[in-house]
Amino acid sequence: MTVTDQGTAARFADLTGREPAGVWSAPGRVNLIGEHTDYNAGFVLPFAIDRRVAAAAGFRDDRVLRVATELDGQTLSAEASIDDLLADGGEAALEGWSAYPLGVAWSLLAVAAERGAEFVAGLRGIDLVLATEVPVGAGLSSSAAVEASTAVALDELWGLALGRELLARVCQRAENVAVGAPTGIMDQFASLFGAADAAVFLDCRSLDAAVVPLGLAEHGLEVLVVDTRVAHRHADGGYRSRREACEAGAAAMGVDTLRDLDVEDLERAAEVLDPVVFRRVRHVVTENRRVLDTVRTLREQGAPAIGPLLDASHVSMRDDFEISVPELDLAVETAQASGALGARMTGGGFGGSAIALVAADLVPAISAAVLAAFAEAGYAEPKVFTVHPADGAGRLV
Ligand code: GAF
Repeated sequence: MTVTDQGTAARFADLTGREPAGVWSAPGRVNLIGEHTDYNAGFVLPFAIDRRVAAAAGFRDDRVLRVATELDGQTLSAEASIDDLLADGGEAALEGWSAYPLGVAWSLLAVAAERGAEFVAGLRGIDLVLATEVPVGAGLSSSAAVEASTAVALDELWGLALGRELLARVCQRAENVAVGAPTGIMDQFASLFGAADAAVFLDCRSLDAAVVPLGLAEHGLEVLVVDTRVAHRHADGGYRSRREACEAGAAAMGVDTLRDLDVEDLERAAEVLDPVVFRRVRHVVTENRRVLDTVRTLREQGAPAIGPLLDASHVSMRDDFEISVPELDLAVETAQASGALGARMTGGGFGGSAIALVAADLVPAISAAVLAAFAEAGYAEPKVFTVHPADGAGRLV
């Protein structure tokens, strides 16, 4: 299934026997810099990419929400009633892939319920058919794209008009509570606030966001993604333990969040914290600084000058935060050695993708070098492709 308005609308018609009321879509994201800083109330600089999830949606005659998608050639579907989702603990029964769209419905309904019983009694059921061109498990936030496309569709059909910032929070709550992944708000924000040719500079404490033009084409640059195809999850394991280490570090330093520390505090942190927690803290504190430096460099000198900051970010994630894997390191090192201006892993880590900032005419050579290096190392063949900063979630038709 393709993420076109016609393709997704036709699939909706096949599955429901009706035309959809509309088709909405939302993009995946690449994070340019600022990793594991969002849940520490810090800074991030992601951009929405030109790979999207489309959501065709239309009312039903009952109070059921039914979601469907295709995965590996199979149609998956799931449903929940509005009333079950409104009940206490209504999210508990949601599981598998459908916890993302139905979790967003649950999270939206909790906000809608604040408008009173009469308002929610008037809400009608909805059929929602999703189609994705964001690779799943590649660290490009296919989950946030599902959440944001669902959120904008339901928000409009139910006449909620919540506004983008609240929709981002609604999506994050779905991911944290219904899915059970303790993530920050970066991915949902990028998917909802993205803008063509620009990155989204977000202060995760205030949620103040600014669009920072990247001018990639103007500088003859491309962002190359290397999807290592090493699958990752955020609900458990390393992501959760990194978050816990950050919280422990903040508590031991006597601050609410690591955002309250600056590089000048690292000397004291080295004395107070155990060595592992110290390195986790040092990553976050220096990464916040690198995000600010990247935004300043973009504004003052342009994208060609940010390469060293990307490289430094990768070293910090590899050595201090310890969230890289050999495949990501190989992608980064090969891109750098083949002429990339800068490269780093992107997203939560433990797999997923690396990005490289490269001159457009070097894309074929760098791609070939990465493929050859993976083959030589005996790793699975990665997917190597360019992405372009794109607009955030919206209505297609
Ligand atoms: C994942 C999470 F979903 C984000 O909130 C963020 O923490 C990121 O990992 C790491 O920067 O994408």
